[in-house]
Amino acid sequence: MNRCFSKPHQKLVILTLKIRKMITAEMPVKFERRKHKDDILLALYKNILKPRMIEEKMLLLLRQGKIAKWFSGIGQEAISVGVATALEKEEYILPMHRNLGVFTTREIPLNRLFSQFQGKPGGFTKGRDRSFHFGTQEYKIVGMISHLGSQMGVADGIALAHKLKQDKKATVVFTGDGGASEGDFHESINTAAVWDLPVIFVVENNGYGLSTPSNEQFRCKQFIDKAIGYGIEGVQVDGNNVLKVYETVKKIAEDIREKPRPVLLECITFRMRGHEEASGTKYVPKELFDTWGRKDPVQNFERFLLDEGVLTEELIEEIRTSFKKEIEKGLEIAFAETSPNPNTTLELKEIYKEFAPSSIQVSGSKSSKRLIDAVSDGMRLAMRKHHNLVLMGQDIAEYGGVFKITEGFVEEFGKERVRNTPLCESAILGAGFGLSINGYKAMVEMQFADFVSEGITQIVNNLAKSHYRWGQNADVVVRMPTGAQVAAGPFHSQSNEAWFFHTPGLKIAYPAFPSDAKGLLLSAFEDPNPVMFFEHKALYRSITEDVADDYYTIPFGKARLVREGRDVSIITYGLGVHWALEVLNQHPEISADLIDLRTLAPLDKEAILESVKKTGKAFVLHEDTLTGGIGGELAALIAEECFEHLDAPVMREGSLDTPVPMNADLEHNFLPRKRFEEKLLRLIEY
Ligand SMILES: Cc1ncc(C[n+]2csc(CCOP(=O)(O)OP(=O)(O)O)c2C)c(N)n1
Repeated sequence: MNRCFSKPHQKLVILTLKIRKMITAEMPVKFERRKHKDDILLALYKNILKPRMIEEKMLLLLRQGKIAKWFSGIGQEAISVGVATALEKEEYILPMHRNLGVFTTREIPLNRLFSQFQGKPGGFTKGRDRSFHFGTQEYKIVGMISHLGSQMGVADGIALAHKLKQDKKATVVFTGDGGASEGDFHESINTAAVWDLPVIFVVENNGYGLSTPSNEQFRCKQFIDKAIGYGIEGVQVDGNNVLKVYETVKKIAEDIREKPRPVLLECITFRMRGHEEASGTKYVPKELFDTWGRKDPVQNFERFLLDEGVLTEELIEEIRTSFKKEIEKGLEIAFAETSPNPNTTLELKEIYKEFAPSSIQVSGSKSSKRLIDAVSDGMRLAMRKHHNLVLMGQDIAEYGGVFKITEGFVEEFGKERVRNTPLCESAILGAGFGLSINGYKAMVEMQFADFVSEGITQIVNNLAKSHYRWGQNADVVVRMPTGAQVAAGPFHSQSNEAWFFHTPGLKIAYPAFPSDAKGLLLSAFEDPNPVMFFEHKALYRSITEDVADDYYTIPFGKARLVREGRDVSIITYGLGVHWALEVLNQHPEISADLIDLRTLAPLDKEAILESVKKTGKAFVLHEDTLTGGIGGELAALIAEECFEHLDAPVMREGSLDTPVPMNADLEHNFLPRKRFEEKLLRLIEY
C-alpha cells in the first residue's frame, strides 16, 4: 500500500494508517503534559479563552440588535488557536468563517476587529467587506471570500513563493468538511502534492455543512483517507484538544519547512451553534450537543491546567477580568467610530492599485514578427526584466505550450519559473494570486480562453476584488488564446471578454497587431493589477509587422486610430479590426475613422467620442455574440454622449447568438464579417 510514496513521506503515512480507530465524539479530550513548560500552556489557555469570551459577547450584542450577523466558532476554538500558536508570526494563515481564534492569537487589536465586523473605517476593508472577509499583510492573514474552496489555491501560491525564495516557511489554509467537497479542494491539494508545496490543509470536520450532515456530503469515513489518494500524508487529531492541535501543527510545520510538501490535517470537532446565528440548530440531534458539550475545548483545557497547577481560580479570574476590559474597550472604540463617508471618486479609484507603466518608447532595430512571435518576445523580455515573474500553464514547459509561445523558455529561465501545471485552472489562478500576495508576479496561460470557465471564481472574485476589498493587489496576467475563424467548434473558439468586461477590478487587453501585442503585454507585466490578455488565435500566424526588438511598453486605455476618415467611425478590436480593414479596402469610397480599442478596460472613451462627434455616424463591431456583448455598452455610451452629433442610429454587429459552430461555412455565417459590410453600406447611405 505504501509503495506509491517516496521515502520521506512514509513516516507520517504509516502514522495515519495506524490511526485506524477514528477519533469519535465519545472519546474524552485527553491532555498529555509531556515536556511543555507553564508559559506555553498558559499562552494556549489565554489564546483559547479570548475568542470564547468575544463570542459570548457577540451573542449578547446580537440579541440586543447591536450587530447584524454572527458566524460562531464556539466548540471549535482549539483548532484556530492551536494552529496560530504553533506557527511563526511571519507564516501566512488563510482562515475561514469559524476561525476568530486565528485573528485574536495573531493579536489584532480588538477595536480594529470590531470595527471590521461593523463595517467601520477602523477595520481592514474601509467598510467594503464583512466580518472575517479581509486580509492583512501586517498580521500575515489572508481572510476568506465567501466562495468556499477558493482559499486553498491561494495558499498554494503563497507556499510556492516561499519555496522559490527558499525561506523555509509553512502556510496553513483552513476548510470545513463541507467546503472540502468543492473542486478547489481537489485541485489545490493535487497541485500542492505535485509541486511539493509546504502547505498544511486543515479540515475542520464538524460533521455538518450548514445543515447537511457528513453522510450526505461525502462517502469516505475520514478525511485522512483522501490524503492517501493524493499521495500525501494525512494526520487526524482531536480538534477539541488545543494542546494536541498545537503539538501536531508545530511538528508538521517544522518538518515541511525543511522538506517542503503538503500535509492534510483533519481535526475532528463539532459546531455548538447554528451555521450562523439566525439559522438555528433544529437539524442537529440534541444528544450530539450533550456529548460534545462534555468535550468543550475551553473548559476541558482549563480543568487540565487547574489539575496541573498551571492555573488557579484566582489567575483565571484575573485573566478573565483583563480580557473583559479589553473587549469592552475595543467595543467602545468601534461603536464610537462613525460609518465611512462615501466618496465615489475614491470608490472607483481604489478598484485598482495605482500604476503608470515605464514610458519606454519603441526604438532601435526592428524585425518582422507575427503576432505569436511578438507575444513570445514580450514574454521573454518580461522574464528577463522581472526576476520574480513565474509562468504557469498546461504544457508550457519543455513542450513550449500548444501554440509554442514558450518554446525554449525552460532552457533560459528554468523549470521553477516556467511551470507545467496539472489540469487545475482554478487552483492555478488562485496560486497566481497567492504568488502576488507573497511578492511575486504571475502569468497564467489558459490553454484556450474557453477553459477559463473552470477558474472563474478566482478571477472575478479573488483577483478582481482584492484591491478594492483590502488593498491587496493581484499581480497576475491571464493569457487567453481566444476567438473563432479556426473551425474549432463551440469549445475552442469562444469570445468571452464580455464576462470580464462586466467585472470591476480587471484590466483587459485585446491587441490586433503584433507591435501592440508586445507593448501591451510588457505593460501588463509591469502592472500590479490583474490583466486579462486576449490573443486571437486566427491572428497568431496571419498578421506580420515590423516590431521593435527592444523592450517597450504601450499604455492601457489608449486606442489606436488605424485609419482616419470623415464619414463614419468604426469602433472595434481584435479580429474586427482586420475585417474592417478588409471592407474599407474593398470600398475605397468610404472615408472612415477606424478605431482599434486595444484595451477594453480601461476603455478609451475619449477617442471614441471625439471621433463620433467628428463623423456623426458610429458602427460598433465585435466578434463576440451580439446580445450582451461589449458593443451594447459602447452604443449606449455613444448615444448618451453624442446624441446631438449623430446623423444616424448607432449601428452594431456581432456574431449570431448561438454557440460557435465547427463547420467552416457555418462558422463563416456565424461571424459578423458579411453582415457588417452590408450594414456599414446602409449606414453610409442613411
Ligand atoms: C461555493 C460556495 N457554495 C455555497 C456556499 C454557501 N455556504 C456557506 S457556508 C456553507 C456550509 C459550509 O460547511 P463547512 O465547509 O463544513 O463549514 P462549517 O460551516 O461547517 O464550518 C455553505 C453551503 C458558499 N459560501 N460558497
